[in-house]
Amino acid sequence: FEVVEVATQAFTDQKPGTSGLRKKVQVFQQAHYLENFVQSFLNVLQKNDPQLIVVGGDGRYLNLEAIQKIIAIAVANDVPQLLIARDGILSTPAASHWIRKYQADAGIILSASHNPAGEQGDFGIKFNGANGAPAPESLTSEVFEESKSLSSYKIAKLDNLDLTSDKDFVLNNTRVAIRDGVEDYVLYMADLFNFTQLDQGFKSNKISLLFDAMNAVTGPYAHRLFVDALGAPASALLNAEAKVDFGGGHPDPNLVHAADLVAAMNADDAPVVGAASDGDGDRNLILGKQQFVSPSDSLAVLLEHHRLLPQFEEGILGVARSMPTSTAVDRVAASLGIDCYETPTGWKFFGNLLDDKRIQLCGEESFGTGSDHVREKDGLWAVLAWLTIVNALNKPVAQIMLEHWQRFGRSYYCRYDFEGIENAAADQLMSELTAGVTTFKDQSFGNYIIQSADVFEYEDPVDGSVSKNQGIRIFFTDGSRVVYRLSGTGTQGATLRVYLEQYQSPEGDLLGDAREVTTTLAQAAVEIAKVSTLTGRTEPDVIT
Ligand code: VG1
Ligand code: CO
Repeated sequence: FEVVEVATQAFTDQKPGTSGLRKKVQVFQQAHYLENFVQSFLNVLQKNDPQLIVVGGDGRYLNLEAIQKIIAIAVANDVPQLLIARDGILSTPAASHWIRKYQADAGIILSASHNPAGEQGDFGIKFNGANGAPAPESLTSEVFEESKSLSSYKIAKLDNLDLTSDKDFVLNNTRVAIRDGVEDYVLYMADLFNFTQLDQGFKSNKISLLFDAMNAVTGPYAHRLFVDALGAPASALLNAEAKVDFGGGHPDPNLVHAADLVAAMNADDAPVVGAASDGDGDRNLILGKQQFVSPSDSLAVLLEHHRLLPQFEEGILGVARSMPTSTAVDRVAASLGIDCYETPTGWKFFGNLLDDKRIQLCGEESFGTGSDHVREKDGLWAVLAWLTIVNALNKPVAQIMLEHWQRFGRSYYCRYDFEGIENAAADQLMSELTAGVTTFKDQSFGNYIIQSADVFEYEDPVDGSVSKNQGIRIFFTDGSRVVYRLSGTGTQGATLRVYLEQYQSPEGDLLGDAREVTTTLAQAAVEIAKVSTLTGRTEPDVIT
């Protein structure tokens, strides 16, 4: 085969967001679009003489096509070794594990996570570093700069490789290994958890499970993990086949999009644990019978019971949460006397803290939970962690939650998303809020009086890098908090996220409905930000 250098025009819009470059499929189908971005990454990476790159994706439309192109570009650039997931199927946490296990220099993950897939849907590409974590901002900015001035890329004129079975190819100076991307991950989970105990738990009906893979990447993983390895019945899985269009659904594991699972968990014959994961397998939703566990609470409960997890039998060094995540975990950390870090939104900010052994557990309100076993959030790990805790405590999830709140109090929590806002309106809203932070103090909205407000800024304690403008925080005199930020993962217009948190001490009503309890705070929040005046919106599109 021939290797050619193709002259190309640089694109100006390849700036990665919270989690990689995400665009409509049609954008990625433009001639040279994907090639340019991959070449830009390799140009930046080549300074470190990379030996091995891991490639895989969430199985969505364009996944296989993109992988074939990446192989051809890597071969043309003389990357010595590629490890490619069989059938292109590699969840985000499994990719992180592969990078670490095989000491790869980088990973390329094809995914737009929970965004809808298919020809009219979204596609995405994300780079991870040698530690298995999403590339830090310094690296993604360098790739973006490179992409803006790129004038050519190299590509090998290859026939498509057969990715359907484990095989090895030698193509010029590149060795390509096609391997099952599920097996290693399942084996790793067997190392981290006590499968014998979980298996017994299933057999004795102490635990039972309904897991919704939402037609996305965790389907094949869930089969091997829950059914083959842990002996759960096949009926424990819903939508467990990975489809290119995710079955036309929106694989975002929350109360709105996982409606089938929620209905099943509200039924009288509901299993002990209900769970779901997203498009690329890094998010998780945890439910008990008639009990929703908010992601912020999930993190707090995992910390409360961390010693039941084999990984943390000997204790835990520290934890972290993203800034908009509720402060539930902070209270548990304080009771344990361990550090709790507050980072900007996005898993990349946990990487340094994990590497530096400052933390071993972390999470985000957006259904993300993980530990130091990989450098991505990990949906199935979180499900196994919950199963382990429920099995050990032998109590319904609802009781575990109640006992947690009786001890630590409860952060009633809701997030309002206003989607598809005009960019200009969203920018104006954020800049008015930013200007407002200095004047908000002592103003009252309904029963809420503002105590302080700021624009969140983060200085990484490990490398000293500073990330500015990471959202606006407003604190009220009664201990409630509102956070505003614009999404960095959308592909159409802007999405305004309004995060609401209202604390209830153990003496008060702990069993309220989070939406109802936060309604008046939500009214104050939209009033403060002048949401309806500036965006014309009166109601959010999604409440989670
Ligand atoms: C969202 C979430 C954020 C998460 C990110 C990637 O980002 O809020 O917490 O890390 O998605 O998750 P944003 O910028 O839209 O708020 V995933 O599962 O899409 O890789
Ligand atoms: Co995801």
